[in-house]
Amino acid sequence: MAKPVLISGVQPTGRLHIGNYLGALKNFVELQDSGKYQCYFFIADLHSLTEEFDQKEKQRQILELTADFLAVGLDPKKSAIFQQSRISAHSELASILYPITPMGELERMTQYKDKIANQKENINAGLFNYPVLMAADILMYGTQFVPVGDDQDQHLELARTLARKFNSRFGKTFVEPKGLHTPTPRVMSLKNPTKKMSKSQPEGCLFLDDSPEDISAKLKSAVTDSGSEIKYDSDKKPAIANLLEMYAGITGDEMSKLEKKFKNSSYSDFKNSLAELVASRFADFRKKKKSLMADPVSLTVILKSGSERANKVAEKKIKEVKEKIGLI
Ligand code: AQP
Repeated sequence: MAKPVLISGVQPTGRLHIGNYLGALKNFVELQDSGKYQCYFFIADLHSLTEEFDQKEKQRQILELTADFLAVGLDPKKSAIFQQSRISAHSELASILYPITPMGELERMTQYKDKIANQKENINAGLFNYPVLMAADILMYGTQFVPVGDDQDQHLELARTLARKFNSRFGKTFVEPKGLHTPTPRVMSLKNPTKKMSKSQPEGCLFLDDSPEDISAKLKSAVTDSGSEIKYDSDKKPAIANLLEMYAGITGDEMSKLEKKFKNSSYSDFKNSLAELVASRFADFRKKKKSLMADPVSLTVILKSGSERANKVAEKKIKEVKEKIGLI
């Protein structure tokens, strides 16, 4: 029997942070290495055009994210690693899904509301339509599972709704995808534990390729809560809870074990331990990323060949969809 299909994408909008890693990429690698799935991981470059960008910088960001994917452990021999814009069927399928997407569903999307509040000078239709293109990305491949952070849950629900609507009108065509979360589905900003860590707010991010000195400095200045005890309490101590979740996300330890370990530690001792943990966990990543970035031609070849692989599947699907709706 064919293995279930799994897909996820990341926008090339900057360096990966520990939220991207603990919420999504760590899971990508584990799921890939389990050998139980047909995996697709893509650079969501079309989605990233919804934010201000520079053409030259965009090209660099696409290759940088490819290097990030490989350095973190994604393997082009095991997974199709591809670039969204190289596969025109994604945009075509989005166009086909627009007319069955109620405006109201898009208007209530939290990410859309946050984005338009944060980038007032560039409120564009791409931001509004983002979840429809995301549904197309997912539905295209007969996807059963989508590993993502919990900020994507609403979008995933729309993909399920659109699959159901399309299937009931035109006959069984799409699979309804399910989300997969890690135990750390939402890492919060170092500067504000009520806001998610986000590439567009770099001051609150711990980046995977930060130097040990930067990691230490950022954690030292991360906000903490009142009191002095290292205790997991997401209501009363959201900042410490966030740092404890990062620690547990990396080691896999239970919270009770960490509370015991840091029972007699000050906030500052705990932050130092976390800084050492993060710096050593990503030492290999930093080295690999640097050497991968020194060879942009190989990165381009990997993206091209993964895109060719994905394109074969997408071309077949878009033909089926067009036949179903009477276009061909
Ligand atoms: N803080 C987070 N905690 C857990 N998971 C997260 N993800 C993002 N932020 C967190 C997950 O990472 C994957 C890739 O995200 P993305 O770059 O495609 O999208 P994003 O959510 O737009 O990323 P950022 O960093 O938050 O950027 P901006 O500033 O543009 O909003 C996704 O699976 C996402 O859930």
